[in-house]
Amino acid sequence: MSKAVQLLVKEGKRQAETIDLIPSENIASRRVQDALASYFTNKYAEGYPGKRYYPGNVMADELELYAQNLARKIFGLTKRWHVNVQPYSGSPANIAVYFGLLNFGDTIMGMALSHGGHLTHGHKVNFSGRAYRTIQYGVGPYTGRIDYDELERLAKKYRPKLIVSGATAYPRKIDFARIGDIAKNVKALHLADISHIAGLVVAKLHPSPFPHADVITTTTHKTLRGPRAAIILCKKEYKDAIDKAVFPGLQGGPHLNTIAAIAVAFEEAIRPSFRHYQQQVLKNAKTLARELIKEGFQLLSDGTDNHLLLANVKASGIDASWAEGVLEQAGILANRNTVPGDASPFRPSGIRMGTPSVTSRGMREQEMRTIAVCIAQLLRKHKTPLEICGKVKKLCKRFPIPEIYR
Ligand code: DSN
Repeated sequence: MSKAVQLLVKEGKRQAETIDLIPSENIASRRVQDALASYFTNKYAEGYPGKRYYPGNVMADELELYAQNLARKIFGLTKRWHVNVQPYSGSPANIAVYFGLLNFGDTIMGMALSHGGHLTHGHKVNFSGRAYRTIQYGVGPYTGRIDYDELERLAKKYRPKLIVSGATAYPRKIDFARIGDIAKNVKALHLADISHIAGLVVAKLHPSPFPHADVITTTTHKTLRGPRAAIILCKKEYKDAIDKAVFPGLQGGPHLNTIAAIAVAFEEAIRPSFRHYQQQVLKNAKTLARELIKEGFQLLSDGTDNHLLLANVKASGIDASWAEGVLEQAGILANRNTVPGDASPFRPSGIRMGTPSVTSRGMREQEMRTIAVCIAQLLRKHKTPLEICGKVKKLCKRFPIPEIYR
């Protein structure tokens, strides 16, 4: 067996024996993985359907149009919405929106990274914070919820050209309607980055951003459970600018194998079972939050409305980097994360957890209780990883990595 294949096999075993609570991770079905490994990986197709810079793209054209239509279908959209399925991932998708719709130096407003936003929402080390003037909003100091009044005040003061809604570490529902109104009032565009919650939006378990935003970006992995990639959905009037920004502005040939995998994932998302899955993701997150609170953990905003939760472990005298390491040694993955007030992303105070992956394995409320107890034993009751890892392995064995979703 070659070294590369050995590593593939080892990674499969690692995933099988690990409880993955990283909220941005999930388990793509075998069909999605097969599409990624399909013949489409061999093909170049720079351009868009009907206007390619390479021959041999009959199937590519059909595939791309099919994926666009499926995106409209899962989100319940009419042809008034254009879909670009070519972005390589979420960060390039957001950058393409700025590049297509703004001029360098324009002002954008987004949620601060330490409050749950994303690097591409205007963080100073990111391209978005270097090429544009950025204003950052955040959560209230006591509520842990987005301070919409402050967001409005900042928008009126700085008159941004674009306001980004959406987050990567925010456990509550986002009021897209309110942010859409604020954007309209200051004549800003509204970009909703729903990468984390897209699956919940599809399942109608989170209010839709579509009536309130001009452009929506989402990754297709995370709660959508597809391949590592992203799509941009925009009102028709922004189609040309967005398409040009993606190609030739930022990217070359689209990864057709990934677009095929997106189509497969969206076919899966149409099924009623996808909604049941998302319902269970929410139930599991609520249970995990409740059980962790019972075990003495302090959660941001005291709970969750979505698939993730954020524990401020520093508030209980626990170092988040140490906590991440101890959990990993026991076979539980949850990532250290900044919480409001943190100065450095390298030494944050929080641990972020989510339920998309464990729910894909079929775990339910009872297993969330078991996981919360394991976490508490490791982080608060000084049990060693060696004492807990047997329990973790047993749970993983009872809930193997699924091959397909029916
Ligand atoms: N890095 C992703 C996350 O973990 O949320 C967002 O891009």
